[in-house]
This record gives sequence, structure tokens and C-alpha cells, in this order.
Amino acid sequence: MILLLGISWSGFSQKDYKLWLQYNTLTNLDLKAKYLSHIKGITLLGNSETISIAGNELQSALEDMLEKKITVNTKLEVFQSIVIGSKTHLNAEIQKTVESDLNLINDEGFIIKSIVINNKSHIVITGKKEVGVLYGVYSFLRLIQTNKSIEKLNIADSPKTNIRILNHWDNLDRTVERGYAGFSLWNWQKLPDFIEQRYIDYARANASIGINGTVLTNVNANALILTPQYLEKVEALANVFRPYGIKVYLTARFSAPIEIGGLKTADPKDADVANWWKAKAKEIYVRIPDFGGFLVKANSEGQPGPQNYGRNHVDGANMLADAVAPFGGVIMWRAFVYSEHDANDRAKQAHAEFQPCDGKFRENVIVQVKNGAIDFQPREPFHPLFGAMTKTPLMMEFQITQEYLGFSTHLVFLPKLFQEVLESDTYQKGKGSTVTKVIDGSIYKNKITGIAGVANIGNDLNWTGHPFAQANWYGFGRLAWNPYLDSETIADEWLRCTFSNDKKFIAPIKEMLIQSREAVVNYMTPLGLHHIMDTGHHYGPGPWVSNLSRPEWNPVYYHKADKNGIGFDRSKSGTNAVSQYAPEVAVIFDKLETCPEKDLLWFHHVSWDYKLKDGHTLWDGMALKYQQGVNQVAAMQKTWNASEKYVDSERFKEVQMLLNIQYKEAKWWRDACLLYFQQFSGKELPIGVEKPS
Ligand code: GCW
Repeated sequence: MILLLGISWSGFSQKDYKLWLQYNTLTNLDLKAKYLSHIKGITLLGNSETISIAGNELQSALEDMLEKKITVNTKLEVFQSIVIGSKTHLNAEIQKTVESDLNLINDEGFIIKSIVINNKSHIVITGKKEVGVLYGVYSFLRLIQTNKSIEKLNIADSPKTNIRILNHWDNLDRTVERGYAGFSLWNWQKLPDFIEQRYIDYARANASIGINGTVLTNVNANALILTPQYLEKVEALANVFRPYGIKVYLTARFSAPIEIGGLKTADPKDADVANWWKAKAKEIYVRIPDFGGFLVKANSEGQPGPQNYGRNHVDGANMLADAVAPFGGVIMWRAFVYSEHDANDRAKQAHAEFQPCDGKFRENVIVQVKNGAIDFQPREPFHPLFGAMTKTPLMMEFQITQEYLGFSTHLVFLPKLFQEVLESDTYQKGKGSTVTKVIDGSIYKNKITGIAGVANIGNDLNWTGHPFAQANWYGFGRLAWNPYLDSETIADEWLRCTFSNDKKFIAPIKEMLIQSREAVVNYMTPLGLHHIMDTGHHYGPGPWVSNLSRPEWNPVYYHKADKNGIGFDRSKSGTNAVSQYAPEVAVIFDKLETCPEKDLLWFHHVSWDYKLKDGHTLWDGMALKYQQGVNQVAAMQKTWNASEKYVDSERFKEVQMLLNIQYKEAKWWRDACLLYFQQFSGKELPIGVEKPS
């Protein structure tokens, strides 16, 4: 039994805490011998904090995996050493071997290369900057963690986006909005003097996947974070994260000048307000010279913003942008807006408000757009703003925390969802204008690019509540680095680093991960249904009328089931939301016959007797999808149970119990939704669908 944080926690697995940085001892002896023949020691060039972190990580990970003492030198003395150091610290001979490779990478990129110096072979890990070396070290370790060859290495890799950032929706009282993994990691009460080991482990984990920014606070912001009392705590965290290449950002409450500044207004056109923000920015940068900037939720769900003063998003964002610009800061201005005054179709509002602002933002503003136009549903078509703003950089906002996907109870591998969105073709600049190409800046040549993920991390012993939710943090980071990666590769890597390299484990569990996303769509919201989760908390089914006043918070607003059919008509004859897409895409979504069935009820109100492509009526097809989701979870349970011998007993049991709950709840979803919708369809359940017990 281990005592941690004053809680006695029998069954707590250290492995859970170590995430994908397990560095398990290699069991394949041949492979181990091969690795050892290339790794006789480490040569550390340079003496910065980042380089010593990289050196320590490399040494201890190699010692764990290879069960051998690995010595660290500061000169190239031993053969077969792993040489690590940034470009400027390499000696002339080594520099020559990587000179041309260095032209292939950007400032955060790295080179891993097998080289020969004086007839002696080495592996050099370098980059233009030291953070690149750190990323290179993690990438090299991943080769060993995943049992890949380290012969004749010649890797040049760079991140494809500039801002790869976690958004913590953490409040100052340590509650976490939509957080299901305990309380906030940030112990504000003990900061700045008490630095928890967790902060360092958090930074390590993020650096290992290339995350380079963190917004510490909730977008539903509290102005107090900007007071000196809190800023000294933020500074302490920034100091911990800096050597790991991670910048700190904060959320800016738009009304802060009133709340903590004593001004009468927060009008962005008021000179005193603008000056207050300028002074505030300066105060922050004095403490934190590499402070990243602000993330802002304005005029959305009751948050204050420029519209309170008759101004618009551009006025608000530019005023803040001017305050941070002298210090190199950015403003990430969220496009998640909708108002009860225009409840005709919430899906249209962000595009309607933001598209006309294109080209009007300052250069250091990036508009942060959720992946879909409603809100982090199990499936949404891509947000119509992607590709629609040609002169404004847009960054992606994914939600890693599973607000609408069964919290941290359900196993859902999100990289599959992320990949689907990223690969969607916006057609905004012709065929092939994928969302990825919009956010990596390749289509419109944007100066700033980025991907944000709403974190699923809390102070739970396993960080994310569900051991498999760690894969979503990992996968987010990997995709932020390279949005072209496919989710199978990510699943494969994560499983090998986190559990085992045994093929008999990897093959079925990888399949389970890949299937898990479609399973949740099937048992929650098949065929384009959306936002039918129970009101407020969003856990479990709740397609029925809620008691909330705002129409667009009511699930019936989204499914519109009646005796004629079900679904939200966003076609030309409906709300015409389809027109916000490029014409090539709009025409496909607009027509019932061409609209992909996975998005059918998102765009159309469809009769219960409508014939789906497989010949089933809509009602039967929908019922069968709900049943299929349940069956898929049953299959996941079976797969997991068969993997017992490959997994430590703590994690095995945790996941087993969670899958049991998921199975129960998949049936709950099926029964609740089908019984509810049956009142409208008036039809029997088809053969193959279990009757509710
Ligand atoms: O998904 C919704 C959530 C809110 C959240 C909001 C947002 C931070 O239900 O809890 O508030 O989105 O993204 O701003």
C-alpha cells in the first residue's frame, strides 16, 4: 500500500503515473544486444538546463531499458556514443556531418543521425536550439521503446505548427471545468515556494510529445489570476516549465480592468482601458520574459467582451494584441460564440460573426476555432470557418477531456476523431484544401499556426482518470507536432510505450482503440445526431425536453424528432447552414442523396421510412446502430479480458471495471434513446436489437 497526498490508495499502480514514459526493460535479448552494440555511452555537449534534462532522461531511460550502466562524458571519448548538443555546441567534425541536415529543420526541429568520426561510429542528436535536442532525445528513446532499429539513422523532423498548447479549464479554487481526473494540478495555495514533483513530471510528459505551451486557467476566466499575488505563482510555474520548452499563457477576463483595475469600463476603445492592459502586459513580461500571451473567451455564454460596449471581436482582440506585441506575445481569440438572441441555428453563429472580420485582426492574433460548429460532439462535420478566413490565422481547438464522450469512464481513442476532422477537405482553395493544411498554414501562408487541446489532466494518481485517456493526451501532442500522422501509428506507439511490445497484445488492443471512437458514436449519437446528452453535465442520454430557458441548450432543439422524422434541417430549404461551406462541400451536404450518412441528421430532417444505403429504413438503421455500439463495447470487454497476461494487474483491473461500466452505459444510451424516439416513430424495434430490460 502506498501513501500519497494523505490518501491511502491500495492498488495504485506506479505504472499508471508514469504514462508513456515507462521505459520498460527490453525482454527481447537479441534486440537488447543490438541496441547495446550502438550505445556505449552518452556525450553531452553544452551545459544548459535543457541539455542536462535531456542527458538525464537519456541516461536513466537507457539504463532502465537496457539494464546497463551508461556513462555520461562531456567529450567525445568513447566509441558508439550518443552525442547530444545543439548546433553551436557540436565540434567542427560533427558539425560537418549534419550541416546540410540542419537546413531541413526549423528552430524546434531535430536531427538524429548515425555518423562516423575517425572510423568510429556514433549517433548524434542535435538541433538549432536546445529544445530541439530535447525533442530529439525523446524521439530517439521512442525508437527503442517501440523496438525500432537504430542502425543507419537519418532523421530530420520539425513540428508543423508553432503553438502546440494545452488549455486547462482550471479554476483558482482548483476545480476543473469539465475535468474528470480530480482537481487542478496547480496548487495555488502552496505556490510559489512549494514546487510539486508533479509540475516537473507534467513538463517532461509534455516535452516528450512536443507540447510547447500551456494555458493555466479556465477560459471562463477569473481576473484575480492577473493580480501580483497570483502572477508570482504563475512565474514560479513558468520557471519550472521553461527548460522543457513550454511557455505559459493565461486567460484574460475582458472585464479585468474593472474588476481588479478599478476602472469604470472595459471598453476596448477607451484609452485608459488600453493603457491598463499595456501596463499589465509589461508587469507580466517583467516577471516572465517568454510569457506566451492570452487566450480569450469573449461574449460567449455570459462572458464579458467588447460587444458589451458596442464594439466587436476585432476591437477587443486588437486592443489586447497591441498590449502584448512589444514583447512578442500572441492573442488566441476564441470563435466559440453563440447567443440566445439568434437561436435559429447555433451552428451558424461563429461563421456569421467571424468570417466578416477576416483580414482585420493584428498580426499577433490567431482565432481559435473548435473542430465543429456546435460543441465537441462524438461526431461533427468540420467547422465551416476552416478555410473560410484567408487572411487570418486559425488554430484548432480540440477537446481532450471527454465532456460529451462519457467523461473519464468511457474508453474512446480520440486521435481517430481528430484525424477525421484534420483530413476533411474544405475545398476553400480547391480540392485538397484540408483542415490540416489550413491550420499548418500551408494554404494561406500564415505566420502563426497552432493546435490547442482542452486538457483532460487532473491530480488523479493516473493523471487522466481513465488509464486509456492518457492515450488522448499523448495523441493530441503527437498530432499537434504533426497533424498528418495517422491514428493507427499513434495507437501503436502509445501502446508499446505504455504497456508492451508483444504483438499478441498490440494487434487486438490497437484494433480496440481504433474501433472505440465509432462505438461511442453508435451508442450515443449515430447518423449525425448531436447534443442529446443529459442537460448541464452532459453525461448519459437526455434527448428529452430539459428545463433550461435557452432553446439551444435543449436537446430537442438539436434532434427535432416528430412523427414525420428526425434531424436538423440545415439544407438550403432549412437554416441554410450548408451555405457556409465551399460550394463543392455545400452541395454534397445539402442533398439528402449525397450527404454522408454519418452526418445525415446533422443536415437533414429525415422521415422514419427513409431508405438508407443498406436498405434499412431510417428507424431500423438507427436502432441497429445503437445496438452495434453496444456490441462493440462487448467486443472491447472481450478483447481486454483476453489481454490479462500482458498487463500489470492494477491497470488490468481498472480498465476492466471501467469497460464494465461502459457496457452498462452503452445499453442505457441505446434503451433511453430508442424508447424516447419510439414515441415519435411509432415503430417496433427491428430484429437484432435487444429490447430494453
Ligand atoms: O463545451 C462548452 C462547455 C463549457 C465551456 C464552453 C467553452 C469553458 O459546456 O463548460 O466553458 O463549452 O468552450 O467555452
